[in-house]
Amino acid sequence: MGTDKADILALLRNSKDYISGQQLCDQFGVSRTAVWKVINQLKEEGYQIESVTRKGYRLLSCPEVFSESEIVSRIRTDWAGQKIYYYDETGSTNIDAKRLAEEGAPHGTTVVADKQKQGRGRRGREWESPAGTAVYMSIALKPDFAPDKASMLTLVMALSVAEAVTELTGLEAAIKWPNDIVVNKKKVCGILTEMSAELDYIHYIVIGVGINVNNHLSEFTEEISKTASSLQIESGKPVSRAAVVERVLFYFEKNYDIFVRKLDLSELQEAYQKHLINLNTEVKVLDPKGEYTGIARGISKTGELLVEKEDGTMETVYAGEVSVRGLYGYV
Ligand code: BT5
Repeated sequence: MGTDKADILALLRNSKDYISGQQLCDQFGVSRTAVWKVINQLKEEGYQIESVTRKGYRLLSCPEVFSESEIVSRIRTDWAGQKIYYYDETGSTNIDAKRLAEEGAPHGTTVVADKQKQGRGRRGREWESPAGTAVYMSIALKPDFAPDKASMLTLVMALSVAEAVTELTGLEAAIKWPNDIVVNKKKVCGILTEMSAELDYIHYIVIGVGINVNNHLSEFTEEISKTASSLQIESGKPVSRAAVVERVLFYFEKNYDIFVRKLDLSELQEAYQKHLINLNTEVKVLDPKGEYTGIARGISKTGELLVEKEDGTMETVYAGEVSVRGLYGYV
C-alpha cells in the first residue's frame, strides 16, 4: 500500500494534465476503490487534489508534507535511498541504520525521521533534533573497500549536501572541513559517519546527516543560537524537506559512484574546493600537540586539509582530534 501511494503521488506530480482513475487502475493493477482510497488519504495529508468527472485527478499543490510516500515518490536514484524507512520519531537515525545494516539491509538503505530524541553529534555530543522543521537522515553503506578509505565518505557527503542546498535555495553552502555545512558563517548541517569493521574488512558504514531546514531562530537552544541557522532563516523561504532528502541522496549517489572509481577524492577535489570555506585564507589549527596558524590550501586527494605554514611548509591535517577555525569565531 505504501508504495502504491508513493507511485500514484509520483505520477500526479509529474503530470501537468489530468490523470484518469482508469489510467491509475491500469498502471498499478489495482481497483477503482483502491485508487479512490489512496487519493482520499493524500487529501487528508493535506495534498490538494482536484477531481473532475470524466477527466480524472490533478495535483494542485503539495504542502510541506514529510512522510514516507512524499519522499519515496520523489526518489529517482539507482541505489541510494531505494529503500526508505521513515519514522515520525526515533532515538537516532544512525542507530536505526546500524541496526538495519546488521539485519542485512542492502547498500543504500536510508532512515529518515521527523524528530530524534537522542540525536547525536561526534564524540557523544548532542544534535538538537526538534520535530517538524529539520531533516535527520542516515544512509547505510556496504562497500567492499578497505576501512582506511571510510573517512573520505564524510567529505563525499559534505560535498553532496552542499550541492543539494545550493541547488534548492541558491544559497552559498560552504563546507567547513570535515563535517559541517555552513551558510553565512552559521552551521546548518552536521555529518556523523560511523563504521563497523574488522582491520581489513568493512561490515557497514552509516553516514548520518542533520540539516536545519525550516527551523526558526527561537527553536535553537541558547547554547547554539549564535552558531546555528537554517535554510529558511538564511534564504527567507520555506524549503521542502522531502526535496532536501531527495537531492542529498541524488548527489550522494553520483559523488559516491565517482569516489569508488579511484577510491580517492581526486575527481571530486575541484568541486569540493569550490565549496570549501576558508580556502586561501588564514586558519588556526587546534592540534592537541600544539596550535598553529597557516593558510588553508585545499584538501589532499585522500581528504586531509592542507595548511601552508608561515615558513612555507605544507601541513597535512587529519580529521579527528584536530579542529580548524578561521581567525574569527566559529568558522
Ligand atoms: C555533528 O557533530 O555535527 C554531527 C551531527 C550529525 C547529526 C545527524 S542527524 C541524523 C543522524 N542521527 C544522529 O543521531 N546523528 C546524525 P559535531 O561536529 O560533534 O557537532 C555537534 C555540535 O553542534 C554540538 O555540540 C552543538 O554545539 C552543535 N549543534 C547541535 N545541534 C545542532 C543543530 N541542530 N544545528 C546546528 N548546530 C548544532
